[in-house]
Amino acid sequence: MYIYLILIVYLYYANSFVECTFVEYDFIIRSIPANPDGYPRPVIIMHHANSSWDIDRPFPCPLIRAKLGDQLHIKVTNMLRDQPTAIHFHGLHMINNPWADGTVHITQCPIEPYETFIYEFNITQTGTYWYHSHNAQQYADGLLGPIILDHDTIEQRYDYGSNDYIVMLQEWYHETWPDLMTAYQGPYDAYRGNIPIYPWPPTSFLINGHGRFDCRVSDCTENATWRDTCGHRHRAQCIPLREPFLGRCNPDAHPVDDFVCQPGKFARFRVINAASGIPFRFWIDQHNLTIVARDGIEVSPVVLPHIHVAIGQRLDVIVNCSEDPAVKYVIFAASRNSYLSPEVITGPTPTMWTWAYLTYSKVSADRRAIQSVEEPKFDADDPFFEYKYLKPSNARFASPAIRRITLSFEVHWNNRSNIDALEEWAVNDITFEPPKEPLLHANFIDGTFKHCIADERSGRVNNSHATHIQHFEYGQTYEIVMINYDSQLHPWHLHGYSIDFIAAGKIPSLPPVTCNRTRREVHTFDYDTILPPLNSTPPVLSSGDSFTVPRDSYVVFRFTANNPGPWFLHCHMEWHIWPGMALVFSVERNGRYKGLVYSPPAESFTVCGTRKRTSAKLISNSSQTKVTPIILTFICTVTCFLRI
Ligand SMILES: [Cu+2]
Repeated sequence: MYIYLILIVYLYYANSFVECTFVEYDFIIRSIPANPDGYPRPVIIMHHANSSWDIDRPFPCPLIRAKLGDQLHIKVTNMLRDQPTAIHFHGLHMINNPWADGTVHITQCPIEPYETFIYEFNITQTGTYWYHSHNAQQYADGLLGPIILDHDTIEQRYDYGSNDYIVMLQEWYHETWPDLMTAYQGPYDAYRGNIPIYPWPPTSFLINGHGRFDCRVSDCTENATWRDTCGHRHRAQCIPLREPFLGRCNPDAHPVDDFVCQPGKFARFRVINAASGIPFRFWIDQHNLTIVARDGIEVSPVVLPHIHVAIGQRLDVIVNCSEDPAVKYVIFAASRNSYLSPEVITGPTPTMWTWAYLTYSKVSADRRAIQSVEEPKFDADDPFFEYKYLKPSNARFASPAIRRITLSFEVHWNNRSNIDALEEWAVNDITFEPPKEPLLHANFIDGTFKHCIADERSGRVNNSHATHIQHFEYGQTYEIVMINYDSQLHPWHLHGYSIDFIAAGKIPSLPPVTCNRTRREVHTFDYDTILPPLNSTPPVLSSGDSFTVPRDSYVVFRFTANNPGPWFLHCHMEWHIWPGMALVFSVERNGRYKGLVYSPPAESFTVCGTRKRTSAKLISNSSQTKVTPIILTFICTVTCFLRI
């Protein structure tokens, strides 16, 4: 006990310890009508329980703001009538506390309609994060919001004052996620056209929940076709656009957002790609962007004219407000030109970009020249952008690994009959199937996964369906090689960790897809010949939790399994999770979590699935400690006391 007191007094006087507080939020989740791009439709939002939501901008949902060392207590009540939910705090590590990760099927039971769940956790990181529903594809309907964790060194290095902006980027549709998934996974011709294009064209892009749609309607009677590079003609896909049923469509519903820059100072933009299927390119006319952080980790500052942001990823950029203050500059957010070819779509021109303005203060609005907004033109994407430019600010070397695990993924097309679903995704030929009970609960109570994993069954396209778990021994370092045999990029996200990327490149000698051969033969390649040995310590190219595996490419990372629990690793194109593009990294000791993770929060812990659904008292009666880390709680409490 004395040692803690000495530590606290030392930290206090050394000024290296900040005051930490208990931060409480009380949220309600509900469905409301809203018109983010001028077209009214139902959306799903979260708002403060003690006040109404912002009618003009109901999402992004409220900012969660805290600082290093704080303890958070977030109460979430589900007032949706027909959907369960759960809130995942994207990028937060939840060290020893996977109970607060918010992933349905993995770390918690769904929060059923009219139920409440409380997330309790400590802040051990700084920077920019976000939260979103982690039940099905629910966040595509609006259930997402930003998180800022203060006290990083960027605050001290750049004088941006109050010009600290969140820029949440999304693509937007006029159908709700269940309808989109039904069309995607329904039989062929659910959408008109022979092969639906995924991601299908959104109707608009949103910056901080606002976009523009021109209110066109389209009944898809146009019989357009397109010719592929092999000369084959295909009928173009068409997304029907109907009149809204919730009110009038208004293309001028929202003015274009302004972001203010103080002449001679800096502005900080926390760019968050919160899309369900679109990788973004972001830039500001006549202003370079200095990238200072990726996924909450500070990077060696790099100055570039534009940035690529993968889904789930956060890039913090600093803008130098040094241009002519009499001009309003355009801020662009555009789809990376990796896929989505406009000629294959009929009906309205697919939305590929949107904009906002950068406005200098001190010049009256009527004197500003507004830069004309034209269809942007840009050079080709750099598929390895994040591995080239986003080096951690403290240059370091990866730890030696004890084992290499290869995870290769690809799409399996079904046989194109009228009764089959469109496609299934597989990692090492396994299409992920959710467990019968959340893995965390099951293992914590039973000490095994045996009773909770889904019964393995074979799929129809040379795949098997199973609860795919990769097991890692607590404390060891591993190397993961992820290989993308698909011809589009996929943005992946690992819960619970920041990982060190050590290599990325095109798959060596991959046989090309040709006009005669539409399916690629997945071949084995000995990565030992091109990768550093497992016991070596290669330099870290970049660190983060959300990353791109470019088309026909591999990405290699190392991670030390020091955060116990079941952590979801999945493609963050929301549409790909349900068809199986996911697996679980399970960090255990001798196959168990008990003894490594804290006990579940007694207040809101429920069991479900094969176990009878109930509030479980069996855990709260045990001799385990409470969920919050005892030492941090103690230090926090005493420090707060000392401050008083
Ligand atoms: Cu994907």
